[in-house]
Amino acid sequence: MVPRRISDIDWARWKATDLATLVFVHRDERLLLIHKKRGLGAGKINGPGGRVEPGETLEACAVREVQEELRITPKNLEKAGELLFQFVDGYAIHVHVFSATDFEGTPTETPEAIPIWVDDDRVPYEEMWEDDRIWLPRLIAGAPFAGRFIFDADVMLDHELW
Ligand code: 8OG
Repeated sequence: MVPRRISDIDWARWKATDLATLVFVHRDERLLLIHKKRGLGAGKINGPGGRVEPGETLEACAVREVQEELRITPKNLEKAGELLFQFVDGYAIHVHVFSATDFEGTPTETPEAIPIWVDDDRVPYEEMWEDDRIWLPRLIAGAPFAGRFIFDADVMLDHELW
């Protein structure tokens, strides 16, 4: 059966196809975002991040992806939340979200991303994944979160956040 609702899935047995990270540098009431040029979600605004490589820890993946996409090294990384995405085509991705209060280097455009600073109260949700408006305010407020989402391509069909 193709899942369309959160209740269609046995989450205790759910397995992700891929494990990924997402990093939000949050400093002076501003967030460092990217205009993503390639990969899942190309064309959207997001935080830097990507899929975990074999043998890599989540933190190491988070640091590597920010270095690759923006040529900076995030500092004081902290776990912020966890997101489980099931797509109706069968693909599933488990995303570990981190926040960082500082970084070394200068955010620079790369083949993967263009850096963008936005004020906390002017996050461009209409250019982001549909679910981000549900949990990113919690990250900005420093509150932990976990969520499950069902997507048909980039349309969110159902969600649950706690
Ligand atoms: O390797 P690649 O860049 O394609 O990995 C996908 C990235 O996209 C990874 O950092 C996780 C992130 N991502 C999703 N779904 C969503 C979503 O709904 N919202 C946000 N903000 N990021 C997402 O895979």
